[in-house]
Amino acid sequence: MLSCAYMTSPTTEPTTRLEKIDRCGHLPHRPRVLLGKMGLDGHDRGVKLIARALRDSGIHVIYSGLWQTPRSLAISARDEDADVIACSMMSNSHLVLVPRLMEELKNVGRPELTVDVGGIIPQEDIDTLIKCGVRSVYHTGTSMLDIVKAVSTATTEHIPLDLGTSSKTAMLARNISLIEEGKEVDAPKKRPRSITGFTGSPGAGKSTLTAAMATEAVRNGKKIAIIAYDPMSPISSGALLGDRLRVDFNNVDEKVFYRSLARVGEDYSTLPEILDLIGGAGFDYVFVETVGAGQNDVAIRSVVDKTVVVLVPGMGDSVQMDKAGILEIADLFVVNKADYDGESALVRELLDIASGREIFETIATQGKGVIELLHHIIPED
Ligand code: B12
Ligand SMILES: Nc1nc2c(ncn2[C@@H]2O[C@H](COP(=O)(O)OP(=O)(O)OP(=O)(O)O)[C@@H](O)[C@H]2O)c(=O)[nH]1
Ligand SMILES: [Mg+2]
Repeated sequence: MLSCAYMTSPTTEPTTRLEKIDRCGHLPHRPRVLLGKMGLDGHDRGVKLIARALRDSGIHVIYSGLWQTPRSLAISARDEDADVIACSMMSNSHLVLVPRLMEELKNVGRPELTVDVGGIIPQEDIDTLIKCGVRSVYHTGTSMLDIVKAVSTATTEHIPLDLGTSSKTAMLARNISLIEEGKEVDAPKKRPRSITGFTGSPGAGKSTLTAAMATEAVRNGKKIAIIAYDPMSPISSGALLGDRLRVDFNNVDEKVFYRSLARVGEDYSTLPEILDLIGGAGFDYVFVETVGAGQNDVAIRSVVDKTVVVLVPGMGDSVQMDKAGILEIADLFVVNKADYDGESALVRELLDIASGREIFETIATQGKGVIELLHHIIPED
């Protein structure tokens, strides 16, 4: 039987001693910050600490990973409609890379996007960075609360972007934000040709798989849009949006439009309109990645054309296969992490319940099985 203490514990109460408070509830929308590491800088410890502190303060943090180029960072900031790029520079390349970032922001249609820089920045370089358009420069020892404040002050009300200065994709990204805030959007709308949902348990490899498929599709001359959901904290309303990390934007550039969104539970109320905007902006093929799903999370099926359930070896036995829920909504199955033990047992058990639905085996990290899966989902014209 459940203990009384467990049963009376509200879901809004923090489970750790770390102070998790929504410090941003008063702002016009949830702040979205892109944490950027450009160039050959492997110092990722600081940026991870900053990411956690911001998340625990109610901010939506997008981390695009190490070794970004100025262009890939500018594309990420635009597509994610970030309020601010927080650039952490430790490799003494700030005087070269930061001005290039400002240039690329102009090239991708968001010249006015706020950029803050922190890390190891000599005093005498600050002026140069400010002159090239950086809002503020922060040093080692900056308190986490000051960093939260920096993000908060960059968060201003969203208004539709002006066609004169903004690219079509920048407008799409902003329109998605407006839809998320429940506002009306006046823009071309069209249901994309093919919308595929990818669902499955946390860590099954959904992002790696969609990233590998999108990269392959780009190689075949296509453009892909991806909407990726990650969990939002029920305590602080913050989120760490880490799915886009799996795509190498240095390689695919603008041919993949990637938007990360945070959710508590399965709320797809805005998705149909977002999909129509994506179609209206000229993307025919869309992948939607769900928040890591449980057995009962089946709502995605009603919004997409085709549902792919991603499974990994070693997560259960044949009894699991007969349970109602997520396995019933699959139009096709992917056994990812096929490099793990138990892969053939899982395929055998799936064959038992698949009733003719296809089963694909993939090793997403090595690109194995990805081409076959892509051709099944998006047949060549
Ligand atoms: C830990 C560390 C490492 C670890 C990194 C571990 C990791 N995974 O991150 C290891 C040992 C691997 C390492 C390696 C190297 N390091 Co090192 N490293 C450090 C050290 C000691 C601390 C960095 C750190 O984590 N600080 C803690 C975090 C929380 O702070 P932070 O990142 O600075 O962030 C704070 C502020 O800067 C600010 N901030 C940062 N970014 C942003 C962004 C915004 C928008 C805002 C608002 C604020 C903000 O807020 C944060 C909180 O206060 C520093 C020295 C120092 N005291 O800073 C040297 C240091 C950064 N390293 C240095 C060097 C040279 C190297 C190496 C090249 C050494 C070598 N020859 O091999 C390699 C390079 C590795 C690589 N691949 O890039 C130099 C850089 C010199 C420079 N740029 O001029 C430093 C300054 C040491 C020195 N004095 O020479 N390093
Ligand atoms: N060995 C192995 N690792 C994989 C494979 N696919 C993905 N991974 C790793 O599994 C981890 C999780 O991958 P993600 O793609 O983030 O998984 P996800 O399902 O998107 O995770 P959530 O979004 O958190 O639910 C990463 O460390 C990947 O590198 C695979 O085929 N084989
Ligand atoms: Mg993911």
